[in-house]
Amino acid sequence: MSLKNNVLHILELNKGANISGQELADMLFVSRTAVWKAINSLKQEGYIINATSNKGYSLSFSSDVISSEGINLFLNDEYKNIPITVYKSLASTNTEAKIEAMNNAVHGTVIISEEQTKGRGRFGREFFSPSESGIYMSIILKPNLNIADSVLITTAAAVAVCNSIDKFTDEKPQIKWVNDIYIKNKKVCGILTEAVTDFESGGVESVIVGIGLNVKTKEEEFPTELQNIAESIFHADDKFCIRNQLAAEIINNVLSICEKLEDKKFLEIYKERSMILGEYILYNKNNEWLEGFALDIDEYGGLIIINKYGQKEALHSGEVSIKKAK
Ligand code: BT5
Repeated sequence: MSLKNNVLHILELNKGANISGQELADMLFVSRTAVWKAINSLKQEGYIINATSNKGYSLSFSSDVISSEGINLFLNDEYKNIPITVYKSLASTNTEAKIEAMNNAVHGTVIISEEQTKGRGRFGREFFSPSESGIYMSIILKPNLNIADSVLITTAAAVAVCNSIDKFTDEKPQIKWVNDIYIKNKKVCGILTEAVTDFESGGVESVIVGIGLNVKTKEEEFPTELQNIAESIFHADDKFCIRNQLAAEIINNVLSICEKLEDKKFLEIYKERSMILGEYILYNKNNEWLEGFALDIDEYGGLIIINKYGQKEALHSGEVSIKKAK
């Protein structure tokens, strides 16, 4: 770790408290000038560090720069060693994660960016990912899986993200099958799960779970077409300087839920949080919008519907929306 990262680690650990330049220098066995240089370069990167001549340095509570040191502080002990790479800007964390996965990235590797210039949704759609206002991250999972488990992983990840949001707000996030998280009928998060298959065996080598969460994007910052359908979990008057903590909570929850994928207990929570079960819905099948009734979620995370002929069928991918009352 570089000196700058070590200084940041100590400041994150003591967020809001003052530490003198001499104390930092002693802890890290370097000169006060070296500490001062490290502090200046952190400030240039956007960290809000207050410096008072007789008290020293303190990382402001309002500093909300995503960093691997900041995330690491809040990871469960068993995940402290996972590699986390933070970018200022990337086209797409999922695209980068795919490259890393093919280059033998270990289970749990996280790619996270302050901004995405080509954030991807499903079916070639875009995910709006403006700078410094959300969490855009991909987690590489390398469990023993078959392809059918990919839907189940999206399902599990949706539950993990909802449980994480619960820790920070009183809003009860709901899930719209299969991959969207809503608060007050507006989308706050989308999940894109992609499998990297082994060329020779044809089996799933890794699964990339891409999570895009609007943390503090303001309504007017969303493009016009999203303003009525997208929402952030925090607003201007909320205390929201906690993206590192929130990201860590999501990583903890995704990794631990995916370790117990087989017991499928999260499916019960998924059902409780579902905003479509028990509703008449429109679903897309073979490019046609059809009407049905959302009955249940099956053991693979599929949606069981009753179609217009009164027959049950299971959907394992696709698009649904709640049918508006006429
Ligand atoms: C998704 O697709 O919602 C999955 C989004 C996954 C994004 C993450 S960010 C990290 C990782 N890297 C990536 O490149 N992607 C993943 P889908 O269900 O297809 O929804 C896309 C639709 O959501 C768009 O067509 C818009 O209508 C809407 N949308 C786009 N940006 C949004 C935003 N920031 N908040 C809410 N809704 C949005």
